[in-house]
Amino acid sequence: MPANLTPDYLAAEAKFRAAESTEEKLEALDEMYATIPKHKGTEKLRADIKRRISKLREKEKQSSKTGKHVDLYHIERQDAGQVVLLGPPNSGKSSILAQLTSAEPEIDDYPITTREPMPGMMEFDDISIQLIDTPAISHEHFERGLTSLVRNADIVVVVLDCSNYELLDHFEDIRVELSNSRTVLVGEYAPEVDYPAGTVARRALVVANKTDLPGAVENLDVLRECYGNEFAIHPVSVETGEGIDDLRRVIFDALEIIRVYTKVPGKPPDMSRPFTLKKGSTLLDFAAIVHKDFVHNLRYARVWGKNVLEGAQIGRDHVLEDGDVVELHA
Ligand SMILES: Nc1nc2c(ncn2[C@@H]2O[C@H](COP(=O)(O)OP(=O)(O)OP(=O)(O)O)[C@@H](O)[C@H]2O)c(=O)[nH]1
Ligand SMILES: [Mg+2]
Repeated sequence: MPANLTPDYLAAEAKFRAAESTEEKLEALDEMYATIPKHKGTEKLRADIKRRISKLREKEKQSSKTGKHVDLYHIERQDAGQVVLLGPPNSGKSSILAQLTSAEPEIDDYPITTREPMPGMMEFDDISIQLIDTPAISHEHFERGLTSLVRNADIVVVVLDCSNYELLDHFEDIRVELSNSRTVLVGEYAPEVDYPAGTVARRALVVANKTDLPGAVENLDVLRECYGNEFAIHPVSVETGEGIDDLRRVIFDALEIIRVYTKVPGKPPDMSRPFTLKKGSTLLDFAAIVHKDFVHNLRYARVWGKNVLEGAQIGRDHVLEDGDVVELHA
């Protein structure tokens, strides 16, 4: 944060953070631009304000053309699952999105580069999983739309910067901001508890990024000590590529989904694109997504998979496994 920011500027910035509509945001940004001291130290910040103003003006123009209000925090789920990346400023959320998908988010060492959610599709084996990059969370910066984004997602990946010794506070800030709107992040090893009515619990895992930087090993140890018995912690470095490929499988596993393939009688299975279902789904759940008529017509099915005899006949309640090939008989 550049020095010598005036109280007027800080008040305008506070107004911006509290603003809900595009109109209010624009008004506050104009005020920020008008009150910011003009010297070398604020050059980057001024450029950033200008960029935000023109982006919002563009958005306003677009929505007045279509006449529709666009909720940037409502992103249609695509393919096998929706994963929201959350984290403090600069932890590498956008870098991870860029590394795992073909999306091209802005990446910068300036804090709060990302201003709105951005989705991208991550390939894993023969399926795709949707990842969503988001604006940073800190004790002084929380976009309200993030709550609904988290509530609608399947899982959350918290991206922390493990070269930063304040990473425990960063994680706590995120949990506190979400819990203020009755949304709880739950780790893989957390004990099962009943939450009060209205509270939504979302499975979360932690990605400790920037393992290439000094101090990372020590901070990672502290993180593991404090949170390792509750959350799965996966160290990575976007810089060196350490842990990045494994991260695809880690995310797939956390989604707790299975892939099931179809087979028409007398033909080889269709291995081109599987159906995806929640772990624990039955033959009837699968039949219903293949075709709604199967819900009534299904007589039996045959399955080829890891834990069954090849081509064994199964009933409607049979629980399917990842990789099963199923031949439906109406
Ligand atoms: N050394 C190192 N730098 C990294 C790594 N990952 C990201 N960075 C750098 O960290 C800075 C911030 O990265 P971003 O991906 O923009 O971080 P972000 O979390 O999206 O930041 P905001 O959008 O501002 O919240 C950039 O300069 C990146 O190049 C890493 O693994 N190691
Ligand atoms: Mg970003």
